[in-house]
Amino acid sequence: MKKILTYGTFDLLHPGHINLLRRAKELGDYLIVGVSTDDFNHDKNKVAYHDFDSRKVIVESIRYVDKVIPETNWNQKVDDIITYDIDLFVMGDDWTGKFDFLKRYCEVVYLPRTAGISSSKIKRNKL
Ligand code: C2G
Repeated sequence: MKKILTYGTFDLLHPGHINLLRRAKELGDYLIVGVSTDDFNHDKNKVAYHDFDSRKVIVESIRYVDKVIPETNWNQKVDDIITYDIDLFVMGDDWTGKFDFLKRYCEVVYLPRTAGISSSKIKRNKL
């Protein structure tokens, strides 16, 4: 069974997130998603509309996602890859190169982002 790992805030879920998760799952059999906690979002200088518990239950409901774990810091990826016996690490290509150090532990793939949509754009577009 090919196990895939990715991370993100996944606030105000939109097709860009879904496209990423769908393509990640298509590369293997079991997809684990590390959802950033509210405290870690603070470290990422991100303020999510939905709190962690809400974002967790939303991501867990996505058909491509098999397991959600909390992402609490920048330094847990190697431990997670070992703990969950990960074969492939996937991120959007806005992160290209940033996680190449993980190539010692598993394959690393950066997938093209979906253009024209982001959680911050949704927040900016007042109804
Ligand atoms: N994404 C995408 N297309 C978009 C928006 C996002 O492909 N239009 C992808 C991002 O590249 C990322 C994932 O969806 O792989 C989640 O995006 P965010 O919730 O913005 O996650 P981010 O803040 O990039 O957190 O340790 C890694 C970080 O937690 C990543």
